[in-house]
Amino acid sequence: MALLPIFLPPAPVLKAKAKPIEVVDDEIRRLIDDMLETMYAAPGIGLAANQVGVLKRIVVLDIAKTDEPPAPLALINPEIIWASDETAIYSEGCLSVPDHYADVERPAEVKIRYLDREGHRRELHATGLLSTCVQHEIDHLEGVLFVDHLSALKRNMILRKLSKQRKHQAESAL
Ligand code: K1U
Ligand code: ZN
Repeated sequence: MALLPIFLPPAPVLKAKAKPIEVVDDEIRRLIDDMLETMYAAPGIGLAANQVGVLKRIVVLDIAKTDEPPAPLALINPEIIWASDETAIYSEGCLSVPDHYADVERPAEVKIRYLDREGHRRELHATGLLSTCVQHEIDHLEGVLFVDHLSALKRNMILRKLSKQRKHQAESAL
């Protein structure tokens, strides 16, 4: 297993659309394991392949609390097949936009179709944090970041602050 680098804006891979997986093989399962290791180490509750520089439609998630056993989930080619009219607002974060959080409104519940790590077709009805996280990660596969759901003013403020943070970090590493 390996820790993968997490890309930050303005990396073009974060704005690109990921491609569907044709065959779920050992190479895909290795990537899933590396993504889970990277997500747990970050730490985070989700990670999309775009964020580690790979344009494949793969997402990993684990929303288990620290006092609960791990509950890793890998979604290959996930598709939203139903979304509720009711919406929910959650203060979202992103490993590609570290240390910034903002309220995002999304459908409260979604049903998704995906392939599991054995290539079997599955469906999942997601509510609460799982619903928010699944939608956030599927957005990544479309090249969309949570800040793209905000006003241009809020988005640019966060992206400018992030760019300044990165410059300071690079300077202090010299
Ligand atoms: O996609 C990502 O970058 C992961 C992101 C997922 C997410 C969080 C909140 C709402 C929607 C999607 C994160 O995991 S950010 C970090 C985070 O939320 C967290 C980290 C440690 C413990 C608990 C939460
Ligand atoms: Zn994210």
